[in-house]
Amino acid sequence: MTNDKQIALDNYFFDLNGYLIIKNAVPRSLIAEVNDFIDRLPPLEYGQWLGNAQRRDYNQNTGLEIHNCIELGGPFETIIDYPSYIDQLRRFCGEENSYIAGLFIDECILSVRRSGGHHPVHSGGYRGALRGAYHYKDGVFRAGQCNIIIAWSAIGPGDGPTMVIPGSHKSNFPHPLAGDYAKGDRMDDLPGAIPVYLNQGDALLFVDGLMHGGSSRTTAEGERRVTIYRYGPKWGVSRFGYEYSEALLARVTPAQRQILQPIQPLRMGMMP
Ligand SMILES: O=C(O)CCC(=O)C(=O)O
Repeated sequence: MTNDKQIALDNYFFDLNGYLIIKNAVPRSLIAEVNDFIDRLPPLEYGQWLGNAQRRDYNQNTGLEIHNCIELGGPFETIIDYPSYIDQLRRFCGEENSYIAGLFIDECILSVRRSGGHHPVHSGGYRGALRGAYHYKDGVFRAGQCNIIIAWSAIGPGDGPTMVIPGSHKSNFPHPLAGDYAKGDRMDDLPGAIPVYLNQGDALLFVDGLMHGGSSRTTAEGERRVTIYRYGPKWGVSRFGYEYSEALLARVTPAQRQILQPIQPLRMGMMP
């Protein structure tokens, strides 16, 4: 297939469903690096820092989640702008063809989930936050936040796959059976929700306004290992206030730095 046809196909299905699956998004060498890193992780309490990254599980059922994980270096930096998805992100949520084109990663998480874990359903077009909203108008995408979930372990039936409700980013009604996020209701049997099975190295790209969550992991052994990077327009801010360190900003490539700090601080005495 020509590149133009592939782009047209991606645009069509992203608009229709709110998500894309990118097969073999990252190579085996990166998969090995990330898994080796996770294997060597020290025990971390909730709130404990690991350099400039911090364990901060979304809730009691999500399992270990390390926020600001780009700060962990190596492969976590490499995937900031991996070629298999970065152009789609620029197109969908990077304000392309505007005076303020560019991306910013406002949240990045390493998530390791064991048996029993899950993430309740949330989002959807109905009364959705502008931050994650989906828009297409005048020939350009203007989505808010788009997420890339990369599977570092294979995620099949029972392994706690992310679930999505295709098309729900445009929904005008609340899902009548969605349950209560705050109560941790599980989305496993939610009508309309489908599991997204991923091989190691595949990625799920979706607009945050899509109804989604993580189904229950029932597999007894092993861990579901994913990273979740949230991209949005370059004028965004960090959701929880994490900052990228000067050391990180200094060592990444210029293109990556543009995504971590797209707008340079302009301080007293500096020239514009
Ligand atoms: O853990 C998952 O599969 C879903 C994660 C999720 O819903 C989120 O981070 O917004």
